[in-house]
Amino acid sequence: MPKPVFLSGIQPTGVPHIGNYLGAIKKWVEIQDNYETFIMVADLHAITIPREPKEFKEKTLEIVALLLACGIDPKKSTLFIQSQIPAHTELAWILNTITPLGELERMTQFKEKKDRAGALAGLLNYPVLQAADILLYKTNVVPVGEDQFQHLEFARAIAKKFNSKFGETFIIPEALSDKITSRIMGLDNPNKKMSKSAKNPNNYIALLDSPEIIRKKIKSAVTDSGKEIKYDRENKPAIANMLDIYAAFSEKTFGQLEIEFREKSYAEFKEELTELLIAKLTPIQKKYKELSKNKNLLEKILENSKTKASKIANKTLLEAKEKVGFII
Ligand code: AQP
Repeated sequence: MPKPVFLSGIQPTGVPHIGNYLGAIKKWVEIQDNYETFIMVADLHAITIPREPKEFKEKTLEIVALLLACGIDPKKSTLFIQSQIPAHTELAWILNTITPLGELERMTQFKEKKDRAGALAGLLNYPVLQAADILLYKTNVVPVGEDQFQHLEFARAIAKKFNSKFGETFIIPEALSDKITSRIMGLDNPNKKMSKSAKNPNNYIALLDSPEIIRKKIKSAVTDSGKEIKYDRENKPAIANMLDIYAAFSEKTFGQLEIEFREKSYAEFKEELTELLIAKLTPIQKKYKELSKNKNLLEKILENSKTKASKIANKTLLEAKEKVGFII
């Protein structure tokens, strides 16, 4: 039986942080044995907010090397750059022509981000491109956090609409629920998610942060009132967030950690969290350094995945174009 198809992506908008790692990358690494896995560097999505071209290019290559360093295995997963597969934008255009404008205007992410980026059409149409990303690979499952749920619903609806208007073409994707998208919150504000593009670098621990930087950032992380190390999301959101991080990296339960840190202060807990992060990130950083020196290898991996992704995406696009009535 063929494996179910899984697709996810990451935008090259900064150095990925431990939130991206725990909420996405680490899970991708774990599931790549069981799914036909497509991991996309979503550079077309990234430009919905203006980028500086030179830095943007560097970040795109950096993220490829970093994903490999984290354990994405090119023998198991197709790790590709979205803009290298023109079928994404072509299918997005076709889907745009059956998308009611009102549906896009209602999207929470558009409403939230439009003030930051200006109300650009790309930001409005972003869910349509995302639907094309998913549908091109006949994807069975995509991981979704709360903020992406609306977009997946949209992709499902537009696929159904296309299928009923032009004939069966697309697989209707399902959400891969569960902990795959648990949210890591900002270290400077536990009520807002950790974010690569946060203005304050103390918001996140980037995967390439040095031990000194990690020490400094964890030291300055906000804590809650009281002094007990206890998992209480509502009343102790900062400690709960750090416990989330600790538990995910150590693979211990909150219960085990509460016992382990019963007699310890916030400062001691932070010190141990720091050492844990350094121990877990150092091997990734070492691997990243080796890989980023090996440009030939990176190019070869990208070339192979481009060939594979193009083949699949072009086949689906062709089916869709034939159904619409284009001369092929
Ligand atoms: N804080 C987070 N906790 C858990 N998972 C997270 N992800 C992002 N932030 C957290 C997951 O990482 C994957 C890649 O994210 P993305 O690059 O597509 O963009 P994003 O979700 O918008 O992430 P950022 O870091 O906040 O980037 P910017 O600041 O550029 O917008 C996704 O699977 C995401 O769920």
